[in-house]
Amino acid sequence: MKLIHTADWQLGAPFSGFGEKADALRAVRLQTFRLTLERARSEEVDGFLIAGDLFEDNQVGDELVRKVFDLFGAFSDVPVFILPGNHDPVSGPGCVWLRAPFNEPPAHVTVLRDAAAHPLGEGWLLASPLTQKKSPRDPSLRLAELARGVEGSGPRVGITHGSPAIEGKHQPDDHPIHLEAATRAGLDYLALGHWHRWQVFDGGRMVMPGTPEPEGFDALGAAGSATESRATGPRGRGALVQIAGEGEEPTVTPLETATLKWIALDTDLLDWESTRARLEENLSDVGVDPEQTVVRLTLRGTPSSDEREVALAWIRERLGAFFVSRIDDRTLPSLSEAERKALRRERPLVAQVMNDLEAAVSLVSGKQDSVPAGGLSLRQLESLAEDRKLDWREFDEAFFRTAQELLYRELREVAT
Ligand SMILES: [Mn+2]
Repeated sequence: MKLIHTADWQLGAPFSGFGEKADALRAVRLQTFRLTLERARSEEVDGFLIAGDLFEDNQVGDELVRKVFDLFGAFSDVPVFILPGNHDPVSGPGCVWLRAPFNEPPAHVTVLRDAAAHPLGEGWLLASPLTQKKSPRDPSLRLAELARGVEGSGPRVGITHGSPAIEGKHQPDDHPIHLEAATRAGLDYLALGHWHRWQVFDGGRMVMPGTPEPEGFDALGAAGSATESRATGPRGRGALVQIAGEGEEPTVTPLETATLKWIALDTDLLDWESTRARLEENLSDVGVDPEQTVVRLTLRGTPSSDEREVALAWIRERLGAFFVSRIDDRTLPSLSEAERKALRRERPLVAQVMNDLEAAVSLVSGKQDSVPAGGLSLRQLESLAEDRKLDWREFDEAFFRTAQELLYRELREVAT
């Protein structure tokens, strides 16, 4: 038996925060989906399994639903099995699986709307779909019942959606799944969906493939190392599953499905020339094709406003070649004496807060000598904290630096 197992496509995801690029990101997902169906065709699989959350939610627009439906129609030689997940549960008449066109799917597409057994290749597919967004019940429990009800030999494959019940790593009402659910239900393989990174459980019989297209940033370098640890597997995969026969150990091969890479760079703007050289090196890193990469660059440091402008102009242009780019400007300006004077004159209250925050940073880091003139004194800081029944020593430098950052950011927004 040969299968391709995917999950969590979340077609129609809003990608809020990406503005006009959100459409492009949604389009890539659909394209990846089509490519994966093509792969299923060339592998001549017995089943293309979608273990929940094919759609972002039950309110996705008719146009998208029709597009996906027609896509399945173009692959009539690929047997497809769709399980409703927590994003798109079989929750009532309005859900995507009970309205047109998925209420009447073609013969090669099975929507697993009920907990039931279906013939799959030479064996069986046992499905436990979700009917609600949250539940403390283990959805794999139904699989054991279903497995007892089927006859004959042939591999038994289960499919469901929820959280592997790892101690301290799941919410109790987020459809917890026993970590040896496949063995417990007597299954040869259990296809899961829900979490967005690749993870394998139960001696290789239970697989969470993760999202076929990433939706979050990985630090550059980390993406390539593809850690196989339980907590942080890679994103952008499906699973190619081969089962020689009932009771045989399945062979599970990761299928790299992702079209896009999502990388994050974090850089301190110290000296611009060396920073630029380092960025250039990182951005030209082999294996990163800008046209297929979503990049986020976080800029830190305390540049002068001129330095910051030069850096941002270069970065904007350099990142323009990427599919999508975001700049997260977390720099704090270093104000010249003249700028400080102007600030004190034009915005005395802001100047005072800025001074006090600088003083607080110096005080909590034990550098009383560098408290700026007119800034908060240790006495004042103590009595402020006392009034609020707080211990000022519990606030560290990072806390006040964050406050500074927020203030500068506000200032910058007001200024532009
Ligand atoms: Mn889910």
